[in-house]
Amino acid sequence: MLVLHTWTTPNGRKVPILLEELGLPYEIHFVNIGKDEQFEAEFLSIAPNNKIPALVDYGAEDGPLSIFESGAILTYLADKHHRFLAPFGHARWKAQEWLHWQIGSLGPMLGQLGFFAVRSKEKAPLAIDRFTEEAGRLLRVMEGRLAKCPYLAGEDYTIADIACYPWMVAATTMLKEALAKHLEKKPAIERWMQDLAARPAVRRGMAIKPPVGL
Ligand SMILES: N[C@@H](CCC(=O)N[C@@H](CS)C(=O)NCC(=O)O)C(=O)O
Repeated sequence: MLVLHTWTTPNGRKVPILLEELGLPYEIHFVNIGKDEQFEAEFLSIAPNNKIPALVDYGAEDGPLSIFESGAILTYLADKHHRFLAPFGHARWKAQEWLHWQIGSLGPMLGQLGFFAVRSKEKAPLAIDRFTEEAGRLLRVMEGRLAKCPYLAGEDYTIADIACYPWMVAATTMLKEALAKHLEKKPAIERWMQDLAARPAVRRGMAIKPPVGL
C-alpha cells in the first residue's frame, strides 16, 4: 500500500524512520541518485523536483496519492496515524516550526558544507567558511533548544526530531572534521542523539540499504 522512493542519504532516511516507528508495512523503491535515476520519467511523474524522497500511498482515502518533500510526507503520515505530531495547539506548531527549520536551514547548510568541504575535488575556501560558520550557528541554535527541553518540539518526540536525526548523524560522522570546533561542548545535542540512537525504529530506519548491485 505504501511505496517509498528513496536513497541512502540523510533526507532519504527520515521517512523510513517514521514508517518503522509507526510499524507500517512498506516497500522501498531505491532511486540511485549517484546514477541519475532521479531524472527518469517514472520518478519525475511523482517527484517533479527530481529529489528523493517521494511516497505513494495506494490506500489513500480518495485514491492513490503521491507526495514529494520529506516534511510533507512526515506530516501526512503522522496526521494519518495520529502519532508523533499533535493534531492541534501549541505542540503541533512547535513541531512544525522545528521541522521547517530542518528543511529550510539545517539540511541545506549541512548539504552544502558536505559538497564544498568533503565531496568537491576543488576546494573553495570562501564557500567552506561560509557554510561551516552557518552550520556552526545552527548547531548552537539546536543546542540552546535541547538544553531547555528533551525534544525539539518540547516534551514529546516528534517528526521534527526524526527529520533532524539523520542530518545530525551526518554532522557527527562525514562532517565531523569540518565541524570539529562547532561540535565541541554540545551536551544537550549529545544527550538527544543518544536518546534517538537507542530507539530500535530509528536504528532500523537508518539501516536501509539497496540490494547489492543497484
Ligand atoms: N527539501 C527536500 C530535499 C531533498 C533532497 O535534497 N534530496 C537529495 C538527496 S539527500 C536528492 O534527491 N538529490 C538529487 C539531486 O539533487 O539531483 C526534502 O526534504 O525532501
